Amino acid sequence: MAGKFFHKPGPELAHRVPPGQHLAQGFPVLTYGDTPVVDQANWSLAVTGLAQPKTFTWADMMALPQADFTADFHCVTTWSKLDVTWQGICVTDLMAQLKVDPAAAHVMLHCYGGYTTNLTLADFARPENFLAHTLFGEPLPAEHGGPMRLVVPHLYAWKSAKWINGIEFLANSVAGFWERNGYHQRGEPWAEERYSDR
Ligand SMILES: Nc1nc2c(c(=O)[nH]1)N[C@H]1C(S)=C(S)[C@@H](COP(=O)(O)O)O[C@H]1N2
Ligand SMILES: [Mo]
Repeated sequence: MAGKFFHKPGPELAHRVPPGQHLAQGFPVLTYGDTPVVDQANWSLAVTGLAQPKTFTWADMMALPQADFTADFHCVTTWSKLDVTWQGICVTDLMAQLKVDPAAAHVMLHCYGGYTTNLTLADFARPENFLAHTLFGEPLPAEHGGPMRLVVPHLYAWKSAKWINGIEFLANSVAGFWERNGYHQRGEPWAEERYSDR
């Protein structure tokens, strides 16, 4: 798809663009339904399921180590954006605050507005995954998931839950919103895991 909004990567970038993907101009917004309105003062993140229950406020998150991240972003609708720069909290630093039951092997991510998406615990608890509150040096805009979203760079971006407000630890895989609606349980872009594997 060539044209105004998407372009083919040149040879120097082609190796970073997964099969079937094109580079986006700008940073498109992809949301199912309305954009929830949540401010920092009212935002919280609940840990539930197979873990000691815990709720993080905005201040709790700001007290955790803060880091810079640069990551490529691949939407299953075929656009990719390279070198997105974010700031936030490493998922492994958040995990270090939790007491997770050894029986947990999956997570369901919950969002303001009701969106959900599922990951294996191994795909979730990777050091390159992070909870982002800053995008290109500015507070994360509401349409991109502000005040806080997850970013999981190694999977299609529907796993990168915007307006995140819950992490539920599970023993077994349960399908999230898109995973119930025809999309793949894992969603690895280099393997083009786009559609249902069940
Ligand atoms: N809560 C929530 N998170 C979501 C979505 C959504 O609709 N609701 N869309 C997903 C999809 S399909 C993509 S491609 C990315 C888009 O992120 P962006 O709008 O910041 O580009 O968010 C993901 N996270
Ligand atoms: Mo997407």
